[in-house]
Amino acid sequence: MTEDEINLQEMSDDEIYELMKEDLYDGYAEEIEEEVNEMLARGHEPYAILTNGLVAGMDIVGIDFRDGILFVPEVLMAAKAMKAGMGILRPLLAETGAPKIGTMVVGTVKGDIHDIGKNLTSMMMEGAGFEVIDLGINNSVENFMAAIEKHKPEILGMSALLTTTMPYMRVVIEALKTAGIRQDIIVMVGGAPLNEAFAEEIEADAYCRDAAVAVETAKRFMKIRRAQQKAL
Ligand code: B1M
Repeated sequence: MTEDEINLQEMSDDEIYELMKEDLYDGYAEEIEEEVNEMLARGHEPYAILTNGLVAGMDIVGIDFRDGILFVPEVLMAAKAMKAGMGILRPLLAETGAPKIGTMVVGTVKGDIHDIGKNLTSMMMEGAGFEVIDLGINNSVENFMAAIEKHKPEILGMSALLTTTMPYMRVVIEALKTAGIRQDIIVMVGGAPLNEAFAEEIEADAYCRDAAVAVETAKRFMKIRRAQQKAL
């Protein structure tokens, strides 16, 4: 859909939110920017635009990606459109203090330079309302520990795509134990060669088959954690 065919000013709020979901799904970054700006001009709160337009759109992308209807290139396009919209909203959200679900430090482990899946996961987590500190690729245990010390995240995410690098995840988990902070942090791991059994073996909290599962899992863990905090 192009803006040549559509006049945003003539559309109702609900119609624009529907259009945002469609354009996000189709990866139309420029259109998303125009729609975000139109909703801001109409006085909508940045958080409402984020949740009703961008996150709602990304939820559909996540489901279709999980179900094999969308593939990596489409998801990367959608993520790019999401990033374009978030680029406008991010500073405004920081100002208005939109509720954040939680914080995740994430990185690909030492020796491994694959980052497409990790990037997708980071973007989807951001889209779902998490603050994501992305350490990039080839991260040593020292990098992970320094970032945890600095950002105090609720979640640590690790990615590995090689059978030779996946055991490094255990090294990081052992370092968390040695530092006495293993119980304070939710460890989620992902990457093509991993599976549930491996995650269990290295004592991670969860194996995430894909980015959509990562979002669902992180939300579930955060809900439990918040309930536990309330009960104290
Ligand atoms: Co490489 N590579 N690669 N590679 N590469 C694989 C992984 C391989 C399976 C290909 C093959 O041989 N069939 C093989 C590994 C074999 C093994 O370990 N047994 C391999 C190899 C051997 C290598 C090199 C050693 C090749 C060489 O140099 N001889 C080399 C290693 C470099 C290094 O890391 N030190 C290498 C290099 C590369 C490129 C640089 C060319 C490129 C990476 C580009 C980049 O990432 N920027 C590359 C690519 C693209 C691949 C394949 C083809 C595709 C990986 C990918 O991006 N998939 C891959 C084959 C394959 O996996 N089919 C392969 C798409 C992505 C969306 O999926 O990363 O699984 P994935 O992420 C998913 C989930 O796993 C999960 O969610 C994501 C989204 O749904 N997930 C997480 C991932 N991380 C998560 C973290 C989380 C949660 C979920 O945290 C909470």
